[in-house]
Amino acid sequence: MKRIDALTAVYSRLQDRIVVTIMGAVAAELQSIGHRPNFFYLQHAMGLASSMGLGIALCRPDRQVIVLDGDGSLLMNLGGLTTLARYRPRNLVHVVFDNESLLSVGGFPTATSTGSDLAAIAKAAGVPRTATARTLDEFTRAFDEALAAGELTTIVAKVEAVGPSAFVTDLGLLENRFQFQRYLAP
Ligand SMILES: Cc1ncc(C[n+]2csc(CCOP(=O)(O)OP(=O)(O)O)c2C)c(N)n1
Repeated sequence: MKRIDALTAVYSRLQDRIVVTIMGAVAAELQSIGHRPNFFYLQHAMGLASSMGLGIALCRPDRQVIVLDGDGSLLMNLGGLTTLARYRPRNLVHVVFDNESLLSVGGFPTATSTGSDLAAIAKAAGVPRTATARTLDEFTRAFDEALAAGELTTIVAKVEAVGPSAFVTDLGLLENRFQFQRYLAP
């Protein structure tokens, strides 16, 4: 499965939900499908997308929050899973695109390439719903089930280590920040 295909498959479900992504390839891929004011691309703060998503989910229990994470980023901050599990927001779906590499900085292999299982780690941390998806069908089904479940869910989507040819987009960091802040303001 390619991440861009997975994003395209669920894009319609992202349109009216709050979306926080990590930096790099996934941010550029989502923007290539279509940027929206409810999408925030967390630059630089590697590993903290789920923590930012948690904060938003707790502040806005009336909205569903989708976090689009990466294996390398999650591995930088495994404690984020225990904090997610501790607060257990019912309105957060945590997707980890696991390409077994740090694709955005050259493709160095991560620990998932040698067998570390992020869904099992999330489950052991106390995340109530976890799933691993290896095909587009499995991913879309797991994603829709997570949205319908209304329970904190981590979905590990095993994807190929391929991404866009360039990661720089015409959306500035500050522009994204202010636009997103205005979107979130009551
Ligand atoms: C603290 C920190 N260390 C390193 C980086 C550089 N960096 C940016 S993206 C990235 C790789 C992210 O890997 P992953 O989450 O697996 O996503 P992928 O690029 O594979 O889509 C790295 C190491 C950073 N931004 N911040």
